[in-house]
Amino acid sequence: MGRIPASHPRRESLEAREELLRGFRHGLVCESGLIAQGRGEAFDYLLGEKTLPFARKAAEAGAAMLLLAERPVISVNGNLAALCGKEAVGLAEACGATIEVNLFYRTKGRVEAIKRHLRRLGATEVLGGEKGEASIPELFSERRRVSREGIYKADVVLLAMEDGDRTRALRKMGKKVIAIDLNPLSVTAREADVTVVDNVKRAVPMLVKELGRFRGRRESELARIVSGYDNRQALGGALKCINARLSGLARG
Ligand code: PTJ
Repeated sequence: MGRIPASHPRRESLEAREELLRGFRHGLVCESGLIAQGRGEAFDYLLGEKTLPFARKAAEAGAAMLLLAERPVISVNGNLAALCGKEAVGLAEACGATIEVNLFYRTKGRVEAIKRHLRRLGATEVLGGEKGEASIPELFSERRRVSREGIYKADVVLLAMEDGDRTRALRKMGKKVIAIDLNPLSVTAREADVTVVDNVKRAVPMLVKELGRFRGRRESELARIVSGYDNRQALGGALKCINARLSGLARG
């Protein structure tokens, strides 16, 4: 594929597509991952392709939750690995989280390719696909298979760009879920404790920044940030923003 001119009005979006295509060619991303990006792009477009206040608030709550966690896990799928693998490794480092590869379209080859990719980007340990995995109850997709030392024992799981059944099942297990999803209507977005409605390309670095800002704060202060956060309100904010933007555009 040819180089994208720096002045191209949709350069960032085209570059993300190229990252996903590269990830697809290297066996990280599945075919459906390319389609999922299209849905994300549509919502990003409606939201004005920038980080909005409700996403900032969610990132604050998410960062506080990660710092309060005893066993935080960053769950990585093909799209996250391809779009911001390096930033996801940085995020895990910034909050002492374990990284685990967890896939919907799981093959041994993809799990291993993503683990190799993350190690090349600096991850020291990446879980996923070991023998003797545990199973998430009431979940029937390949995502039910999780590492005993990772997601199974986690108290907080951060995940991005996935369908909602696992979020619901993880919450039923008593875990807190932080989701990154551009679609405020998705089951994941509605089921998670904290949903960052923003592009992962912006959301993951924002979470790292918030972790840096909150480091050293008292637990009681972090707990106040978490308890003061309302995910329904954040999702409502995203929908209102889409509504206002479209109404404004329609008025010309
Ligand atoms: O790697 P695997 O095998 O685990 O499969 C991953 C995919 C993405 C194929 C799988 O999880 C899937 O099918 O997901 P869905 O149901 O298409 O959901 C993806 C969600 O992520 C949608 O709500 C999209 O709006 C959202 N999304 C897509 N791209 C982005 C995004 N959210 C944030 N940033 C993005 N770049």
